[in-house]
Amino acid sequence: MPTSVLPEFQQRGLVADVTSPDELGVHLAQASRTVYVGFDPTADSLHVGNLVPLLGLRRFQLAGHRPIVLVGGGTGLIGDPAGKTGERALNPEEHVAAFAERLKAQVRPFLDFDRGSRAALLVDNYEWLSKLEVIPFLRDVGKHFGVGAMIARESVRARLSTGISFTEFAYQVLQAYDFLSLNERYGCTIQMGGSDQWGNITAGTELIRKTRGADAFGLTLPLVTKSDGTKFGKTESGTVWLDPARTSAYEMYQSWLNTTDADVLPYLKTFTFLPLADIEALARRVAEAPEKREAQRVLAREATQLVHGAAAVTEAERISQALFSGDVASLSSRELDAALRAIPSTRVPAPNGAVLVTDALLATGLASSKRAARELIATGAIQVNGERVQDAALEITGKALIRKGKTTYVGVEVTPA
Ligand code: 545
Repeated sequence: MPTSVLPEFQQRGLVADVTSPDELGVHLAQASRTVYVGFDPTADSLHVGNLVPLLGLRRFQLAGHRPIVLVGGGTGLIGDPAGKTGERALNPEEHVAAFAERLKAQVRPFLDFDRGSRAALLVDNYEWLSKLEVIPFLRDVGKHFGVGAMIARESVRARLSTGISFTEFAYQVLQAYDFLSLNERYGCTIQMGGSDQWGNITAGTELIRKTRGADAFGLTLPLVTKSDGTKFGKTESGTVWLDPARTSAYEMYQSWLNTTDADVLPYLKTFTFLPLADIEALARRVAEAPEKREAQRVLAREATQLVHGAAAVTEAERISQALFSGDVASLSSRELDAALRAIPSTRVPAPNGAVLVTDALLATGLASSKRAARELIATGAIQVNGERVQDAALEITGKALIRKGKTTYVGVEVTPA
């Protein structure tokens, strides 16, 4: 028996806006429903911010409903003005098509595609949008859109003074037409998205009501913020991507681990499937013993596991532990590699492929002079790949992890000059 997921969404703080909350609650409690989220192929990978609606779809599926992931192979050729301060450059068609294929592969593991009537679906709007013809489209679809309402939508309104092309202005009609198409094809009655998608989503519910006289619902999720005002989903080294080739499991693990006490509870509610009772127990642990960072560790483990799997989490925990204790000698060469990728690293060119450790300390900025470098070594403050350096004449080849004192790590990569 399907259940209304709405109370759960509300308790987890996952509701920004709903078209008609009471009716949607009833709709979801009555039968198994079909719900969709769209992702435009503007890059070859999703990032942690995109996890929110993706995990939202999984919450719906776990509650007995059918999720649809729509990859915008068509809309990606146009460009959503929502949240953008200026006109986008059109991406080449072959990039959009390649990005779309990457996203399809990336979302698959998050949903169950083998569950009978609740099996998830993966669709690409290029399939129907690329077949539209301009005269029938303007006659049959365009007639339902008043320009006044289109201009009033935040995504357009915000751009009226700075400029918006007809191309981007028309975007909302395409997204509305998608919702109508999924409603006709699969009986999809709910569209979910971040709060920036409200205008595009309501354009769809209105189109369905006008053309089919049927009810359809929109549900937006709050965009994740950080209490210190900096942007969520970014670290010093940039965006936290879901693609392991762009962001390693260890880097993602660290980024979750660095969550502040003020943010960790909302993030546990948003990015994990832990029951609320468990999260509340963790909240008490944060209040009693914040220095233990138990909630952060649970968040890092759970959220990283959803994206990278259990084995990658074990590895990330081992790296984390090794860097903390200084015992990097216990890491496998694979783990050492992952650690090196995640910390600041300097390339040192050397004609014979080897540099003196003193030169490496200078090149990485760990020592300000050769003399200072020798002193650091003499006092036992320097380790290379977990081994204390005894001899200032030691040579480093390939990649190495240098540690100064207890907590400073840098990577060096010796490259043939
Ligand atoms: C297209 C056609 C539809 C329905 C939806 C769309 C996409 C939508 C949009 N969404 C955003 C997006 O970002 C790029 C992700 C891939 C690199 O632009 N018009 O595609 C984001 N979305 C997830 C959330 C969002 C939104 O994918 O909704 O709010 C960010 O969290 O910005 O028929």
